[in-house]
Amino acid sequence: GFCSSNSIYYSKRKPLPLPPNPSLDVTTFISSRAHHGTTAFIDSSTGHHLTFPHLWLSVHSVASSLSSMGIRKGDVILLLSPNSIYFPVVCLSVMSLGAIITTTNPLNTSTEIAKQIKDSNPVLAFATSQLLPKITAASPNLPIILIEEEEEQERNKPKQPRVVDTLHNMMTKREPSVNRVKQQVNQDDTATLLYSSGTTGPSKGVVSSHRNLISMVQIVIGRFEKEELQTFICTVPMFHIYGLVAFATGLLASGSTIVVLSKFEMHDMLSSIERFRATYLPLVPPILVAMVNNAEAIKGKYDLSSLHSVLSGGAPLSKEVIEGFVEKYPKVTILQGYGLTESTGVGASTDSLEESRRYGTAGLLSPGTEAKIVEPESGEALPVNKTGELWLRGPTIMKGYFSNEEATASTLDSEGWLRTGDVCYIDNDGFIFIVDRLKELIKYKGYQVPPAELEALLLTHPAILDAAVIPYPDKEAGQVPMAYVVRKPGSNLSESQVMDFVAKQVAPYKRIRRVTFTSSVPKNPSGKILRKDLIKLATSK
Ligand code: AYL
Repeated sequence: GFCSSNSIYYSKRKPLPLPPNPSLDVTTFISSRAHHGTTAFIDSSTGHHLTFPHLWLSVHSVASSLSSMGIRKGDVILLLSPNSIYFPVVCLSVMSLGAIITTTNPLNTSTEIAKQIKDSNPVLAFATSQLLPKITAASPNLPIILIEEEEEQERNKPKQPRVVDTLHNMMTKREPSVNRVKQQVNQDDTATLLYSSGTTGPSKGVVSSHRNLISMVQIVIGRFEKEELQTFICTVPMFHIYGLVAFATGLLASGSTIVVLSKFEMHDMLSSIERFRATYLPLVPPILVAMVNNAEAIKGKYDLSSLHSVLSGGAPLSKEVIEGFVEKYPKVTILQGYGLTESTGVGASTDSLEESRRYGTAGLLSPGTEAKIVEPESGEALPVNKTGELWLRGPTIMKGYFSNEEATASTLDSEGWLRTGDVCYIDNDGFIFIVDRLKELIKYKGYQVPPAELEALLLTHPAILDAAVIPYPDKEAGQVPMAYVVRKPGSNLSESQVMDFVAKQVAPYKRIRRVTFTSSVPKNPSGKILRKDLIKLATSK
């Protein structure tokens, strides 16, 4: 059975044996896989595209240029860009050298980017011209490679002192491969450094290896092996693990075509489905909510007949939304994916109409992934249908947090189990149901908002004595950040002043959207904020 006597749950899916060669990078793993695809990427607004041969030539050329510039295995390279057909070119080139890619949300402020730069210590950055000022403000001396928009490529732009080259130039140089002093890359080497707050505290660098990513590529394409080639719409962000493992790596190995939208916009998304006859649409729950609420207008205006699957991942999807979606779009199969940055993507998923008929399930464990449901107080591993914290183990689990032994030790145990901070149960058939979140994390439209960051910021306000930030349920966004604030004696600080203070200093998705003043923040004897008490208080009114 899938559940052993010691209450370890095994994946019911067919295992996908890892390539045995220890020296293999994820880029080579993807590019050497045979498939029948022709077009890899299409930019939905300009129509510019990359065929598979052009993609791999470009990746090779950029890698050679990077190598000539002195980029070596282990160097960290920052990428600041909205979704584009060039985003994967940068990631794949960097990883092919054994260098490490660190991505960041383009909405982040230069202060937030500066923090990530300080922590990850990149030697080089790739950025679009629009986002370049954020990097120069965050780190004035960091060398930059400009990702030009197509229409900028010919234009004579004022030369920025920190710009050492352009991606367009590097893609077309076709440097002879002898220039490339390629060092051996091992599956154990680090490939990506994405930022996540995990179960507690501020954002930390999640160290994922080539092995982690190769396993994830196998998991992603394993779902499509028996099907025709798909056309995907990419509107979820590529800087986030969800977009990265699907659109910058995994799906390329299947020969699928990916239509790239630079950001989410409902009309662009729907008209792209129609224009490119897209079959598959990976989303976050808030977009499904909007599709349900506007179903009549949408169906009157767009031909969505090509679409057969919508995948929802990254945050909980309520039963009402699933039922609403099934009713309004009866021809579209709604699938779910569950995972974490720390699990390098999908830890569980539903892969077929039949599996997703168990409304609300996050699906079956990914191939090769094991789980335990752990009673948080006693540490006891629980049998089926009992609720506890989900622990995951397997080939996609991160190596740890970057230069942070303490956070690593409290998240990964000596046997390799990852504490997810999610409260779940597993039913008799092996389906996982996520019922709550134990960790601090707030998810606003699928984006991570670490409460600890906002609390630290609130405490810098001269009129604030203490503060706690919690998730507050929201129909559209899933959750919004809400603050409990203790004012200093005599202060008449208002709710909107608190919200403005934070809004000026953080990316828009991190803004505090509700404030309640209180006389004290409830804490346990060791000073930890009793978040569950505050959440209960906030939602009981
Ligand atoms: P991070 N249902 C409920 N909660 C979810 C789900 C889901 N389907 N997916 C993610 N979460 C929550 O690191 C959960 O609390 O990565 C989890 O611990 O930004 C946390 O989000 C992790 O947040 C996919 C599907 C990748 C999902 C992902 C992971 C994206 C979230 C590829 O196909």
